[in-house]
Amino acid sequence: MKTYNFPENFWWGSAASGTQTEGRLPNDGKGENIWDYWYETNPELFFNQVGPGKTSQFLSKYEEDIQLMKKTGHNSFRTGIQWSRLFPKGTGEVNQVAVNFYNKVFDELLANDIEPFITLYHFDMPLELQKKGGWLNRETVDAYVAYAKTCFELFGDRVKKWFTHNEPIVPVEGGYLYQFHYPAEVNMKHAVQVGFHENLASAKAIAVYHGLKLDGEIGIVLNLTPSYPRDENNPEDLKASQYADAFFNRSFLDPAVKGTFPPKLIEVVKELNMVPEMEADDLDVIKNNTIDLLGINYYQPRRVKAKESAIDHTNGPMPDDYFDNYEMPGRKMNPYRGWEIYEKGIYDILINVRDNYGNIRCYISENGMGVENEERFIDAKGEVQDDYRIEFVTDHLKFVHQALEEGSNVQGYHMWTCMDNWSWLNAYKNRYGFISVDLAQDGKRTIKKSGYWFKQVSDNNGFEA
Ligand code: BGP
Repeated sequence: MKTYNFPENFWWGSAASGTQTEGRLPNDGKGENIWDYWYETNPELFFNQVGPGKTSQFLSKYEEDIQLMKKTGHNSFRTGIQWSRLFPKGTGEVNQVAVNFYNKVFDELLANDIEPFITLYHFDMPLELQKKGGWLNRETVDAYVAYAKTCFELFGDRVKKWFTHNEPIVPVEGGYLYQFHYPAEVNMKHAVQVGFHENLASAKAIAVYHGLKLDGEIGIVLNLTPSYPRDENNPEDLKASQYADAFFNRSFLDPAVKGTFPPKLIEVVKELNMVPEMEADDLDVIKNNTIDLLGINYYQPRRVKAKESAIDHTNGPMPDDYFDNYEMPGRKMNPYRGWEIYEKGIYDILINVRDNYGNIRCYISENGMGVENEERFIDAKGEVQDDYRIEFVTDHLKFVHQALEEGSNVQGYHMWTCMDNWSWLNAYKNRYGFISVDLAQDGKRTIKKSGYWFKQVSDNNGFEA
């Protein structure tokens, strides 16, 4: 047995997003975003055809939910403002019903000593803006900056931790390369432009935030997937892993922290003649407006090897032209999500941030385990006995602790997620929460074993294991 103590004021909590939790109420004034629209047009794409309207109903149940956060040891909680709720058309008139709702949520969190961490963009492009190209269109950058400014002005007196994006590489991958977000294109040129505009939008929002001189911090949340080469001593495998790292991690990590793009990425876009369209001072804006705080989402590593399979030219160039994925023999898997579980990855990320990114203040903003059919584990009291989740979190926290001992500037750990919630195309397939949500009983909430366990960890600011 060893005791793992964490620093005073360590952030214990969880993360969620607006689209995945809020749901809809009559007259809520929310406009459509790409998820509402995609579900209306293609419900068959969504697991069991469950759409975002039927989520965990945070909109009506937030007071109860905040009490449950307290019972599960939260001192902080990240969610997002839904852009299409605040601005139903993405620009123009603010929806006062939404302002009232977010005011109530932030006040209620603070009244319960839970600090709100707020994401501005979590995959939820307002439909009206998507119709004009979404992130492909430069006008979206301006619309986003105006939206961000409104959020800072409306809520910045109480919200002190802002995040410009959640996992900005995901709309690039999902929307423009691998077809799991709307508009589900396969178009590398578009992918590059979208990624550039997201980076630019982030830097511009940071500039506005800093200009307002509010007393808080602004950052970005990135899903960092360490790229491990099959064989570290094989230069071709190593090179493949450097490409994967440039595409999927450094494309946002470098501009966010250092204000520059990684050389490998620049080399590829030049070689492919896909340098994004930009205005004269864009690179300076990115250079001069970097983050205060980094959120790190970690679920799985990426393992790669030198390209051995034939390059598929059907849809033009793809990131996959530069590496092959590698299935490491004996890897530990979460079979429900199909993701490898590799706890040490969280430590490797933190050490990389310590050594190569100025040891910027950071925290684990998401980590978690989605499990299908959790009803199997419900006991006589109606509580999910999710020992596997406790084990998963413990094993990751041990590595966070080790990184702390070795000087990492990691400030907290947030679980994905609080209540079981709606996971995009996977809808309600895999459950991630500390608290279960019974869809058959109007979203009835029940704290899982892991939720009680997390309360103890938070109260003790550590654990023994
Ligand atoms: C992260 C996202 C979340 C959440 C989580 C779980 O990438 O930030 O929105 O959904 O992953 O993944 P999934 O929903 O794909 O199972």
